[in-house]
Amino acid sequence: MDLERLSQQFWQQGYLLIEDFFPQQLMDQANQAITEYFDVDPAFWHNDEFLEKAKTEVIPWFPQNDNHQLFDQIEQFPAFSDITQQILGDEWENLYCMVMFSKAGTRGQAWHQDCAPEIVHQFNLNRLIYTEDIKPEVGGEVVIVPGSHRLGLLPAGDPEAAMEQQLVLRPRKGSLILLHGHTWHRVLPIHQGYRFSTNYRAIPKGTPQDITDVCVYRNMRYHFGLNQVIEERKI
Ligand SMILES: O=C(O)CCC(=O)C(=O)O
Ligand SMILES: [Fe+2]
Repeated sequence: MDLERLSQQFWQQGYLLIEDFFPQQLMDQANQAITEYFDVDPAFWHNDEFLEKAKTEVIPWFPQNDNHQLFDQIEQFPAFSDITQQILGDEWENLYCMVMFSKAGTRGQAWHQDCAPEIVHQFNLNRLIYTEDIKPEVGGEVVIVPGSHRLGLLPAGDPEAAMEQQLVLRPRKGSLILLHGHTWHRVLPIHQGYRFSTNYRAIPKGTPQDITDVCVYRNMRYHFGLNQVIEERKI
């Protein structure tokens, strides 16, 4: 892996998709752990106001809070730390690992920035792992606007309408997507079956640990700590 070239690409585009990053066997193990967990507790965690306004229907699980060793093992996978270090530089920190589950018939996620973009050097890095292929018949593709991490605030507007310059990513089992938290992104609806993604969020030195508490959508800013809308955005 040419880490320097990949890091340059990341900083130009606001994202990277690297296929076959993780061994298939490790992905099988993770997929089995995730399937077992969600069979047990499929209840929606977010409140109704959020689900309605954000047009987001995902159920999160934080496996490291359950002392799940396998997810520590993935976090420590050497190439994973190496690429993160190259992009974020010294003294970057792991934030948390969040597995997201979406059922068939749910809408994915509306356009958003994971954190407010006003302070350019403060952001979260999404390190998204896919333990199964994202297939057109299932849906749940990741859509991004390349380079939008440099464009500031996601414009107010229709939360889900297609945007000019958008790019649809269809990661496969073992793929890694690195995504800057200021990059405009969304997840397409899930048509059948279900969808999992696993996000190891990290931050560069100088970014507060609660950076992802406030997420920017095209119609609002939402505070996940308070579970409430803190700003309505008008078109
Ligand atoms: O599930 C995905 O593929 C992306 C989810 C997302 O927007 C995020 O984790 O910030
Ligand atoms: Fe996101």
